[in-house]
Amino acid sequence: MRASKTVVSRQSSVVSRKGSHQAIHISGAEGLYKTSEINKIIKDYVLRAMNHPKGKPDKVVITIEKVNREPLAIPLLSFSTVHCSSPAEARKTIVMLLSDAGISRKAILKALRVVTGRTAMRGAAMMLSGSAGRVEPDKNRGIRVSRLGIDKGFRRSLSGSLARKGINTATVKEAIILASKVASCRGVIAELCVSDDPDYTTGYIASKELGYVRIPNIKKKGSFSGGRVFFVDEKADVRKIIEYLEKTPVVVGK
Ligand code: PML
Repeated sequence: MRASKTVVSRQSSVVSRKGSHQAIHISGAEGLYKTSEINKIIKDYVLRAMNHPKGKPDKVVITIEKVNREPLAIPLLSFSTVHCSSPAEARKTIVMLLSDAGISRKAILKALRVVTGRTAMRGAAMMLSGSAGRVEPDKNRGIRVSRLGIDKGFRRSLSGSLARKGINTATVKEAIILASKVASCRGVIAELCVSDDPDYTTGYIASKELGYVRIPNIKKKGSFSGGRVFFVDEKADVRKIIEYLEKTPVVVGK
């Protein structure tokens, strides 16, 4: 599901331009579902699109696509929350966790500029973990992680664990599923995410080793900046990583 709104004036989370009109991304969601679940999920997506803090969309596109490959089963990342009371404290935590994960200072600082910039990217940036080179083929489009779902039993148990912490929301669940797919990709070392939703100030760092680490107060309320950065090995096969993240169907359930 992709919900957007066309505006005339220049704004921060621009995804496309046509004359002076710009399509502002409002919300997006996707998953892998059984045919029998489609009706319910369409209703959920429409409700979500129409009730978003970023405003009312004037266009909601729902695409249903048959997946012809058997999805790969991947593990669910463990999750935790660190204490952070301000964006400055969050920044220190990010630098510390990503340094421990083996990301160079140069790459961390450049990634922080990506996720705090005035214009949030729709897709994710991909960055070499040492030299900080940007390797996604299209800097405007970025990388769009797609074809990901979760086994019903795992969803139930994830919902239960999140509910016990008071964070059982679609946003958190979808972010953990996406981070689990990204972390399961060979060549990806870590991910940094800041939501571009102005009302949502919790972000995360994720990796196979760290799990999914939630970082509250990663940005100031009201800020439209945000985005994702995937840090990849200097010698990684970027084409293979993109193929996996965008095209290979995976289901969390291992
Ligand atoms: C997004 O999809 O906008 C990012 C959501 C990050 C969720 C962080 C969390 O609360 O765990």
